[in-house]
Amino acid sequence: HRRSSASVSMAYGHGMSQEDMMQKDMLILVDGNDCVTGAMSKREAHEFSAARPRGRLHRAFSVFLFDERGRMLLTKRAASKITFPGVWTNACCSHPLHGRTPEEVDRSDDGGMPGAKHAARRKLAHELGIAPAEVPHGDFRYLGRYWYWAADTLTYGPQAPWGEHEVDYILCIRRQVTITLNPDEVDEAVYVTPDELRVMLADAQRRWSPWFVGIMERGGWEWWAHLDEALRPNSRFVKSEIIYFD
Ligand code: DMA
Ligand code: MN
Repeated sequence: HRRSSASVSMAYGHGMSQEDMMQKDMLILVDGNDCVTGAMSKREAHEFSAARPRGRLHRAFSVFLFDERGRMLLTKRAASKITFPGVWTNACCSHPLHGRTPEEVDRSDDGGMPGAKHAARRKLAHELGIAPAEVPHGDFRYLGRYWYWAADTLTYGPQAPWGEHEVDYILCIRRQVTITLNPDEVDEAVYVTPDELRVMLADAQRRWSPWFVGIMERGGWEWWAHLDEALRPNSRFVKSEIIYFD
């Protein structure tokens, strides 16, 4: 028996190219206090030009996912990504969007940041094939926000036409998950211990995302070293001030 297309909720990204998503994803523009100021396509917000050398500040999230043993999941962005292709980074990064159900703009709920968590579950499914049931909403811990900008000079040189300028919400979760890589998004994924990550960072052959490096230097190593405590609700690792770096 054939279901009508209206009754099928299409998974995010189904049949969409990187270019489609650049056009159709409506990002959340914010000011320096992370207050919503508008909406803009992913393409336009990430365009760096002489007129807009830092693109447009928008809201983003970075998921840090750990297995039962406390190892961190690292991913290598697909070579076909338009921004920051081929770099190693945390498990999953993207943007909460306007116009989605469940609502991704909402940052109410006493710091629980529900909108970013909905977006994280949507993209963990799209990029890593992780079923939303494996990453329950209530298991994510919001640890704080980082404000940074970075042109993609590693890929495009000093006049890079693309870059990031974000208030990036940190969402941590410890869960045993089943991963099926989406090759449009991720080329490799590996769990590492802190010592294994240090070895990888010292390897000159690998390139790293500027946000991952910046976040690790500004708290990441510390929450990882105290993971049980950091994943408890309202832990001392939750930062209410926006942490700035560039
Ligand atoms: C953007 O990630 C978000 C951060 C924190 C850099 P992305 O370029 O991977 O977004 P998407 O997966 O939507 O292309
Ligand atoms: Mn972005």
